Amino acid sequence: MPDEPVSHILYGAPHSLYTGKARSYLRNQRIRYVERPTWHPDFGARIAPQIGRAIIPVLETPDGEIIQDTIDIIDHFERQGVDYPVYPPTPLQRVLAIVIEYFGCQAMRKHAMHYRWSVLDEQAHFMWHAFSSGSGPAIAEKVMGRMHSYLPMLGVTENTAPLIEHSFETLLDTLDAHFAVLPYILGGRPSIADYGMIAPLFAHLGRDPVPAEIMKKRAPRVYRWVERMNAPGLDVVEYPDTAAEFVADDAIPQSLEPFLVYMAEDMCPELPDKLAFFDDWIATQRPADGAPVADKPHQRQLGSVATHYRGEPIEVGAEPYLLYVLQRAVDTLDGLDEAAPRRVMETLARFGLERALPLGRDYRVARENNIEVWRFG
Ligand SMILES: N[C@@H](CCC(=O)N[C@@H](CS)C(=O)NCC(=O)O)C(=O)O
Repeated sequence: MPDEPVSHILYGAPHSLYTGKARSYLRNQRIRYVERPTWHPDFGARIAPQIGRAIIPVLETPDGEIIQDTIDIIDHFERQGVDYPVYPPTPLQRVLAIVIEYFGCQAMRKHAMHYRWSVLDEQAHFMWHAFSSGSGPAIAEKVMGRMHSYLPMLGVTENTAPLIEHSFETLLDTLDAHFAVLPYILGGRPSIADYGMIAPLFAHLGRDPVPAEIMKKRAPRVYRWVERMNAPGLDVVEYPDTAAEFVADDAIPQSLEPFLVYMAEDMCPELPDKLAFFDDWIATQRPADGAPVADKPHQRQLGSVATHYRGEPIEVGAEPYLLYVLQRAVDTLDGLDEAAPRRVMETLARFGLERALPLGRDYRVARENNIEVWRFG
């Protein structure tokens, strides 16, 4: 079918974690788009040279703007106005939504990548189909090898595998109980939290044969949420009485609380240890304002951090991109008056989440020309 000229174009792949985040947003907001694979000639000829690295998803707007990064893609549409704005207007929900987004699209790569690559013998046929049709058969094996090689620096090892599997089951149980009450994480419409979580829960955990079967059998409501997040508009047939709003009065749904406690346990101390790593790195390396965060555009990590995952020692890569995700929560707090930030932090502390925010730093990560750069002051 020929592409319609007025559509946005999303360069991505069905099995890509971050493409799933952007695609779900485009569908829920009913934004017209077509999806193209990276082997489309335009990607190599026009898109990749402008982005400067092989990375997806990339959005091309009808007027020719090219945007990499799921946050920048979503924010591009939020600025224009959409059916269901995804940043809660109230501070606690907004900060929490960003922390949950981080958990989904960054911390949960452990679960996503473990189930994709550690059980490869059980789903090899499916993975080969995904990568050969997504990247083209000529380079599929190379791309698969590269993805597989990411496991250790995400903290996926022989020793952590059983912990990750138990963690996935707890996630399914806590979210399944929540979706018995509400269709989305913070109420009757999706927030940025849902888009962070759909990243691993669609492409890998909701689709690859082994974890998808666990999800369907153990947590049917989570599986339905995965479908819902890929539907046009709001697919809330089971919740006829729920308004398309976030829960009232900046409250946290009670049904979400066990998930929040679980989430804090799963990402601490790793996240605070990574934040401390960046403090040291900045103090010793003293990069210039505006300098790219890494020597090469495709380099994601600045070094490795010795930390723990559920009591097990791990060495993980420190990716400055995480600051780009989480500093939006800090910006939310910085924009508040008087007692409001304290109220938010006290509520986060009830769940053990107060250590998730990079507060009080004089450096940040910005994006310029689709590359992350340091900013000071
Ligand atoms: N910051 C990016 C992350 C994008 C990303 O890591 N995409 C993956 C695919 S899901 C990728 O292109 N990986 C290529 C590689 O690591 O070689 C976003 O949110 O868009």
